[in-house]
Amino acid sequence: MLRPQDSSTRETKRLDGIWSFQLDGDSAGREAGWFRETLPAAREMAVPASFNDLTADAAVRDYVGDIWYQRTARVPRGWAGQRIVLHFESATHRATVWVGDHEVVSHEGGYTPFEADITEYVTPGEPVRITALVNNTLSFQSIPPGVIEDGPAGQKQVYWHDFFNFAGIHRSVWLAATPQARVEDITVVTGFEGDTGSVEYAVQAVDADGLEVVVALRDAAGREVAAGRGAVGTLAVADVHLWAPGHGYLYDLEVQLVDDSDTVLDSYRQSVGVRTVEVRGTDFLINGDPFYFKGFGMHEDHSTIGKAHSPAHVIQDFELLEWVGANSFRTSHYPYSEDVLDYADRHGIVVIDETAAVGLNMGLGGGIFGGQGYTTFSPDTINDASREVHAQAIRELIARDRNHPSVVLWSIANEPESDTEGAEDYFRPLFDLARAADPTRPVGFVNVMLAPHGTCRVSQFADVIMLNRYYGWYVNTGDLAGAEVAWTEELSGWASEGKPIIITEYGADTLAGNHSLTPAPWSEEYQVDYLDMNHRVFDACDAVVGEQVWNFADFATTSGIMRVDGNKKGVFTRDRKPKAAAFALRRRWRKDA
Ligand code: BDP
Repeated sequence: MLRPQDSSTRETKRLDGIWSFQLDGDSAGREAGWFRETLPAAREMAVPASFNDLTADAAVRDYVGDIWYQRTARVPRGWAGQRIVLHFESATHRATVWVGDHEVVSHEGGYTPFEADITEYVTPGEPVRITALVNNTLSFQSIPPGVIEDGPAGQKQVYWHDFFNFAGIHRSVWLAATPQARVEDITVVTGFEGDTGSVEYAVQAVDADGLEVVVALRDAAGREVAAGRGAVGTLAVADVHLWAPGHGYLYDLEVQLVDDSDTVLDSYRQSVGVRTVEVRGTDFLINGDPFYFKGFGMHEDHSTIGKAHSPAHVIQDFELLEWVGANSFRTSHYPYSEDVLDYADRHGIVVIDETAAVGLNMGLGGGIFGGQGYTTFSPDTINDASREVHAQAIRELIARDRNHPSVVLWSIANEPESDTEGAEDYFRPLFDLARAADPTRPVGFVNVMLAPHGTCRVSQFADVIMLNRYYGWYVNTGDLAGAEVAWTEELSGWASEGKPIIITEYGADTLAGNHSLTPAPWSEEYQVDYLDMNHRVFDACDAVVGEQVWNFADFATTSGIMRVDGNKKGVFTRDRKPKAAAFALRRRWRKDA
């Protein structure tokens, strides 16, 4: 699936704005056929947005179940004779969509795109009713998982991840016109030898009998630097200009379908960054050079809009990343908007790209994030069916993001249970699947403190060790000297594995404006001291190839006695004001500043 695009043969129309919206707590709407007419008791809702924080109503904020979105849209009259597609960049966590009275697509998973060919249900120039039944319930068979438990006052959604279960239509919805004969998918793999780059491409075309694929690669100035014919091929790029961290140089690959008189029937443009990624010993190499990750685990999270994509917020976040001297981030804990990856491509920011498999760990219950008392991997909890949903999430992530040069590493889960036989059995095939889907990038998962070195049975499958550790926060709280000793010792164990280690989370909750002369947890000074201690530990360990602070900014979570208006481990507040730690990191990461 390719993202909708305007080209010489394609057109798009975004359906963002105000939609009709109705909660359906009894799940009555499907049976009653709400898609057949105007929603019976609709209010207005913004798209893209999480619906949760847009009303002054706790019942909406905490709502779990079926959610209806509807609008009419006029199909552009110039689209007659074209193939017409309805494309959702995401709907959290699942959706079924009708066009007029016709059910056209269902999709599971809240952070990857889906689309339907709706040509036969629409008439160019005429309006059409579009209805989406979104559902945000989490179960043991969803990614991320959750469970509905009986509480004293009725049913309640429980989940084991530490961010608020924002839901709705978080990204753009598109109508798109393509030719019938079309480019359906493109894969590029890049490399270089001396000054000559290579762009291996594979094009999947549909309804293209008798047509030929023609490709042209242009540099950033628009000059053609290579060309080819055929659905697969390798282009040689003389005097190649590499994509590199901090240097987001992109070529443009135009893929055309042409007939025998060279008439162009379809055209699609794919940006290409020529670079290589390799793990060698304990080094993480980009273009053959050792790379050290400096940055953050982030969240798509803002007040009002929740998890919605917003270009203004993306620009602001990337400006702050640059200001602080970050060169990378992890899309914790789900695939981000494609616009975010495009931005990272253009600016040379390195991305660890993660699935939404977070909270597959009943050991983390502990009263912090929710319930307890389940076995993580069992026929009644996270089981074979869950693994198939997880597998599909990995396939969809890789299918969507494999052409982004910024993405250098797949993270197939965050902090799952990993010290049991059940975990080993669950993850082995998922690693195989990720490698088969993308043989060009390393694959890893993020290890939790509950499975320290020597006990983890899943890291054997990973190319890179990714560790989340909170010495000095959740353990050795307030005791940075003790934390330093314990952390150094555990890390030296991991270093003996001979793989590169990225510290994907380390952080301390910090209430902006709270100060202390002595190292007191929750103060801005403690966060600075805590980071300094961690940096001493990392700097003493050669196998550490990266540090990503948890978190870039404060973010919303479910309520709990460990969270005060959300998680406060941000180096910036939720509205992106710097804490003292932001300046401290800037001093470490930007020697020039
Ligand atoms: C880790 C999780 C992350 C949490 C963080 C924390 O990976 O999602 O927000 O710890 O507790 O367990 O702040």
